[in-house]
Amino acid sequence: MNSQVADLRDDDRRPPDNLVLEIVQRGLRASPKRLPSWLFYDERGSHLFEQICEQPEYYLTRCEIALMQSHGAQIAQALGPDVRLVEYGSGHAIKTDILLQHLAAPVAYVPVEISPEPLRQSVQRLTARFPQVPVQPLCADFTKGLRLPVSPRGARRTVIYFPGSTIGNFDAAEAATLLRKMRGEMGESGGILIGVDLKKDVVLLEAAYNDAAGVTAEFTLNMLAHVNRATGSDFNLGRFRHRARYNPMAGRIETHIVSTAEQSVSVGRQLVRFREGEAMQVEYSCKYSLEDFAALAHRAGLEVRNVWLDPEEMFSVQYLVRAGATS
Ligand code: AVJ
Repeated sequence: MNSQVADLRDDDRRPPDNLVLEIVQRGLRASPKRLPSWLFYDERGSHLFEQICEQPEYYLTRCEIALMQSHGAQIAQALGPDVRLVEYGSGHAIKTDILLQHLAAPVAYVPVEISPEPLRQSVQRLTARFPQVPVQPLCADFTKGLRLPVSPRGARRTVIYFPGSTIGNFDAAEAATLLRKMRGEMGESGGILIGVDLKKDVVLLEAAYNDAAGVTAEFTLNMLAHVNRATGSDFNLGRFRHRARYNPMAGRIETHIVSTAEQSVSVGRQLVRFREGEAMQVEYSCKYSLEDFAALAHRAGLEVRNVWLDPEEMFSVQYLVRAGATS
């Protein structure tokens, strides 16, 4: 499945439409009903997500960029020279520029991204901006096993970069599994540079997922438009609404699509009934304290070597190495 950018194929984390239908039907037979969050990201969904990142309430992107700008030199120093930088889910790779500006003699940059178009664009942009850094794109799903390309020269270490608090989309068990997979891919002397959103005032957390302009609500409901198109279903978007609430016990924002009426929806040959007020679970965004995240890292055989915070301590960028590593 891994391929060079020259022969990119269609996005294939998105399974073929007949499989999407099966996945959607299975999720809607479950109790409570649920749909996987990758269904957010059709073309319109990806565009809406970029708009979310610009909303005043969505502090995550702003804080992480500010943090990378103010601590970039220190972060690069912690990683050391001759690093091979592998970015998981690189998208448009906006934060990568800051890192590449500061890294000493990086051996290569390997963006791993499932969507071919953003991958192609970021390769073009970064090659022009950093002509001395070889870019070796990989069009693949980072949750699956990766075959990393051979480096143009030996690297001192491989660092996996995973910004954006994307780790928050995975529940505790899945997150530990993903970190353990990264630990294998980075090797003995490797590291993980990861963006982790922090626990904070519930009002701020809930506002970030309920922006006043309604972009997040549009993003959430767009999932139903995507499902309609991919599976020939007939969800009426006017009869559902977005809901995002913080669950303090679980430490996460839970996003649901709520039926505002009693109704039936055709999903392929399956007729799915909704009660008024019935909620489908579509996304988790887990929030961590520094202690929580250190415990998660530990479960994956890793330890936290450095933590960088923005001035308001809203967001963290953390550098993880193998537990007991000395170099
Ligand atoms: C891209 C997964 C980090 O959970 O904050 C933003 C996605 N969903 N607003 C997040 C998202 C609603 C975002 N991540």
